[in-house]
Amino acid sequence: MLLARGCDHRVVNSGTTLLTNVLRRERRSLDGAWHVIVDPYEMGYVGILGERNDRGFFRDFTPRHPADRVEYDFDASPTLTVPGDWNTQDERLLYYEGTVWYRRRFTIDGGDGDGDRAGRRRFLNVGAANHTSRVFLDGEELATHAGGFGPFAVELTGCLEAGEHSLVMQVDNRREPDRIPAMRSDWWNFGGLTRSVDLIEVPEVFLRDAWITMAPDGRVVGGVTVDSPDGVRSPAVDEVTLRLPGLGVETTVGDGFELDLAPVRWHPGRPILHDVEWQLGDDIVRDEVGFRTVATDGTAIVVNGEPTFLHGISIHGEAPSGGRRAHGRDDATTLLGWAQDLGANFVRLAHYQHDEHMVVECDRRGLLAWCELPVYWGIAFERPHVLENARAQLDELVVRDRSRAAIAFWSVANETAPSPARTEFLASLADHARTLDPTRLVSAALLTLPTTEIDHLVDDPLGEAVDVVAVNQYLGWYYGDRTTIAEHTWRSSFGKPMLFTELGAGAKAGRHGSADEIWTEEFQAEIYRSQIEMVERGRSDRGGEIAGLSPWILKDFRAPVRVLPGIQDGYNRKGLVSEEGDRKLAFDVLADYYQQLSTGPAPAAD
Ligand code: GCB
Repeated sequence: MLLARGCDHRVVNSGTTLLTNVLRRERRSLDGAWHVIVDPYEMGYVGILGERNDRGFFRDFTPRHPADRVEYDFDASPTLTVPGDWNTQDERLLYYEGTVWYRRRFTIDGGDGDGDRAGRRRFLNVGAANHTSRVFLDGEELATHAGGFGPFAVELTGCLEAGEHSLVMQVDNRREPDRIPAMRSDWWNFGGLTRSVDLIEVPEVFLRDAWITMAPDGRVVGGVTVDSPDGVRSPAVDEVTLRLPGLGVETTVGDGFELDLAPVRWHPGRPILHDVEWQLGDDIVRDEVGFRTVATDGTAIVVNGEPTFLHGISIHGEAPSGGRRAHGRDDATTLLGWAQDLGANFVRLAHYQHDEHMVVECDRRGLLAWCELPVYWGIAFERPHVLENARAQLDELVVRDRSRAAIAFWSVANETAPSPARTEFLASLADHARTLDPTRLVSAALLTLPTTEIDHLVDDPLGEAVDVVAVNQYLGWYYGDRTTIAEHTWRSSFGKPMLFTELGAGAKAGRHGSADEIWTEEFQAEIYRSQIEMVERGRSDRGGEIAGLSPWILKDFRAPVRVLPGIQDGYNRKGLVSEEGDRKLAFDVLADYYQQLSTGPAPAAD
């Protein structure tokens, strides 16, 4: 059999597992400089006859003798910093799509606190590797993972004798028709080990997953999964203890549990978090968790029993400056700080799973969040392995973050053209999301097509399968007359809350002129004013159906499809701030509106 080019993304996740609470465990960081080999012709894995090349780069041979027939040398090759995309670390890689081999050596010393010790297990945890990757330890292939934004782990127990080890990762960001995302997206295809890589040591029997949250009816619910050398299982009776010291709770819990508690609630703008401790033998995980209810009532979104209008902003996972992939806490605090400066109570984390620090910071800052799968434009809905991969990416999205009070929505897609195959595919993902987490709302951002209508009826059949009808609309930008935006009305066939998950217009920061001249800040600001007027008229608490908005977008972001010289230059210019954070006029227009919406104190704590 001839091998596929690069990493075979049709092999869905072999040799990987999913650990949660990674940020809350002791980690040995493997971040920093990794040696890399750029391999556009795939010589590192595939031999010239299409066979697996047993002398491939993954063997990490170091030529030591002049006669050694080795035509690569990681030690002599350049380095890239992990976490980080490769595109912005080396200008030759800005547009590169293909394979890069990463190599990092690390030492396990034989001392007491180290070595491959009896009674301990070790995992490699990869925060994200875009898109498909293979993991090799000391020349042995251990795992393949498909999906560029979700975390995955590989067990290394038994492989880490005292001494030096070679960890090699093949990371391949090529676009393929049957990957998720597929051939086209309006964001940069940042390749590489874009989030942290860690070694994690745990006891032989450990808490593989432990989560807790509040269901829409106010019950505190959650689940625990135990991992032992014999496999993954539910906890035995009395095996796992859950403590919430501030609430006087100490109890044993099982695989799915329910507690009768009345904690002081987390609320947007009032982010109260409670200490939580999980214990399984000597495996202890500590977390800080908020409790709130999120539900719908007709066309309203209801948080802690209060109809709550969501005034938000969409955010890409791109850093506050430098046009690189965002990662870590600092990027999260700057981006979310800007959202708070706007007065937002809600963020749409588009269009893929963001760094875990983003949702942790949303919890700390009291921002409701929408989290999304990269099921976006042109997905091969008819192909079974694509669905299988979408489900695996959904597992990663939901399971990592089920304890985060901030998260109100799981979104299974963005702008997918209606067809029976697509609706079946996405409805099955919506069901899967509800199975993984029955406590949150499920949605998908729907496409609206150019129209001359003033009165809009959203009747995409996917509306049946979701809890909230999310609509992307670009009145006044891609279509429609700017001066009549305020007159438009919006309804759906479903009697559910409607969110404008996108609206907006492009402007180049610093470009000024009249409100009739596109790309000026004045034009963009005017579109915002008109859209706000339309939203205000159609609010669900005023007889309409609109329950919120998250305009597109916080910051200008890189996109290869944005080619207009002098204006776009490789950036989507719909940001409220430039790619370096300079505020445009529309930022103040939206901030003034959100200021008026902050209608006083949050409901009394109960
Ligand atoms: C959309 C997409 C988003 C694009 C945006 C635009 O509808 O969902 O990814 O970036 O429009 O700017 O056209």
